[in-house]
Amino acid sequence: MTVFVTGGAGFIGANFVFHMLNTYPGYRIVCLDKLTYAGNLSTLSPVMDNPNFRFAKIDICDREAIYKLFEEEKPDIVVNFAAESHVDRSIENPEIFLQTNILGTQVLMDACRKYGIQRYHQVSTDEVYGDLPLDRPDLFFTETTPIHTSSPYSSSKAGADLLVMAYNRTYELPVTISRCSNNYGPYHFPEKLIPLMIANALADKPLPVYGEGLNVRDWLYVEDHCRAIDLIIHNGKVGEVYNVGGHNEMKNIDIVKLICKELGKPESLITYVTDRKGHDMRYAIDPTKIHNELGWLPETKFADGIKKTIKWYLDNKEWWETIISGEYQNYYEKMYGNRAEV
Ligand code: NAD
Ligand code: TDX
Repeated sequence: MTVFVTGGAGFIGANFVFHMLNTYPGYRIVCLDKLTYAGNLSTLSPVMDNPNFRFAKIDICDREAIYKLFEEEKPDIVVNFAAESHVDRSIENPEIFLQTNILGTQVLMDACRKYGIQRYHQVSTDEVYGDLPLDRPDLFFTETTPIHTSSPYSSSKAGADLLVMAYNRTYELPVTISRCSNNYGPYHFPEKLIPLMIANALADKPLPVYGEGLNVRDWLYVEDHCRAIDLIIHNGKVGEVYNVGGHNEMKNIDIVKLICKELGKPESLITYVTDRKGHDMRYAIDPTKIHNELGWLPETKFADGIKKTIKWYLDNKEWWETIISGEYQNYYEKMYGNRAEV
């Protein structure tokens, strides 16, 4: 069995590569990644010499290169993690989001049609459902919740999802889609809430909380997401969408306070800054379908997962310090330099 993992040098993709190589010693895992600012080859160094692993530096929008790799490797399964993934960047520059997230998905599916495939899996997000109001804790996203996006990022992911379903209906491409809530864990790029707050707190820098910090996210440990995708590609029904989430809703401000507590840092580091434009209020996944059909349940409780994650960032300073000492500084200045305190 040969599995293509696109975006495997990023946060979730790399964790998925490790999960697959550990779980299926007989599988060949081929990672395709363009190595954008978010892709990090050093993350994959523990598996680079594994004979069952190959890395190929490829842009999923590059049709010729993608077709060539399909011809060489003849994959049985393609799992598409490759994407521009940061909402704030999509607000600054939407175009690359449409290119990679929609057109890149099209190129991959065209290759699947041309060369044949057992399964094409699209890694999507709960953000395609828009947001839920804070005063209706009884509401959750199910697989039939209408698509209703807020940001250029979520719109590009929703566009891709629609295209994936169209390729299933029109060309009978054997597809599945997973829509997961916010992940956290090792190798999370330090522009995202949890690793950014850990890195800033360790440096005694301000912790920039958008708006009042009351927005709610539904956090899932990254390995639980990887196990869900593993189950879907092997046992999920073709043409189906599966929501993935662990009923772990938390306000941003509570996450930031928890990080301060775990690191022994004062809450006075917290700085309330101008809100994100179009900021979604609450995400909450109903995971009943994947539980009932595939027996999936999250294994890591947030209280344990956040401790493990903080320990990982403390034990692997070189990984993220290398990132934040480079081009990231320009990004930080651009995104946070002009963000007024409120
Ligand atoms: P990430 O930004 O950490 O990694 C993305 C990876 O894709 C990087 O390695 C990057 O180099 C690569 N990439 C970007 N453009 C590419 C292109 N044109 N061709 C090839 N490779 C390219 O993102 P992540 O957080 O690991 O997210 C992975 C996927 O999961 C995304 O599709 C995202 O939408 C989805 N998702 C993420 C979360 C989350 O909480 N992080 C939750 C739900 C869904
Ligand atoms: O500096 C910050 N301050 C802050 O208050 C940052 C970076 C974020 N936030 C807030 C915005 C969100 O309400 O924290 C929350 C989480 O923000 P992000 O880490 O940027 O994640 P989010 O926007 O929720 O999107 C994530 O989950 C869904 C991923 O980045 C997406 O790729 C995924 O689809």
